[in-house]
Amino acid sequence: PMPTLSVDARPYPFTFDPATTALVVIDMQRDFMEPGGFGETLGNDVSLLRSTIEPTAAILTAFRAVGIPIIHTREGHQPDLSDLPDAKRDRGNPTLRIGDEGPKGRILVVGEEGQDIVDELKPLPGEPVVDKPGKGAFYATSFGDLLAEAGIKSLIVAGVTTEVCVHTTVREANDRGYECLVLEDCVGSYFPEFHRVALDMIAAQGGIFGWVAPSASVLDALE
Ligand code: C5J
Repeated sequence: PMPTLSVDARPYPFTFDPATTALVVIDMQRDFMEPGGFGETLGNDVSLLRSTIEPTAAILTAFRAVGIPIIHTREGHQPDLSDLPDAKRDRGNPTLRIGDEGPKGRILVVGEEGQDIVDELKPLPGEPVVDKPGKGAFYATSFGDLLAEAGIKSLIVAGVTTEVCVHTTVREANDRGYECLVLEDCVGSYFPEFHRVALDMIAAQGGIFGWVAPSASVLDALE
């Protein structure tokens, strides 16, 4: 077994036991990240998210090599939209709603091309993919049970977007007793200011929600 590892992080070093740690890759979906996807049709600059792909791919490779479990999430709804609250569908009175036909299939519907994970970060067989109807990974999913069954205590987090699904998931995890390290170059936002401040909010007050570090610090710790 590997010893407890220490990562240079803020507000202070993050220590984790690889045997009780999982990597969580949140919502790296085509509709958020790809040119021509739903996110871009809303006027977002997807290049701000695409910078997360290369470092996250490197972290996936490293974690697969040492056998640390990896869980992927996708924001998405059942085809009958039974798990989509009206409040979420209608918010902002958009021209394209969740469930409508978008540029890459029905928007945020499970099984559609746009709802799937980008090819560069494709899950391997055996890595759980959790579809979640909310922003947080715990709400109305099997995510919490998966972690409990595997005896996971610490989460290392990548994904998009920093201030929405990453933040909600980290906050949910924090209240459930998990230690969370967020990889600053493996999370991204359409709003650079929100990204920066969201990371500051995690590490403030002695790590009120967890820790923040560049992925290179984790790779160093694994060497
Ligand atoms: C995620 C969103 N994944 N921004 N969703 O953050 O709506």
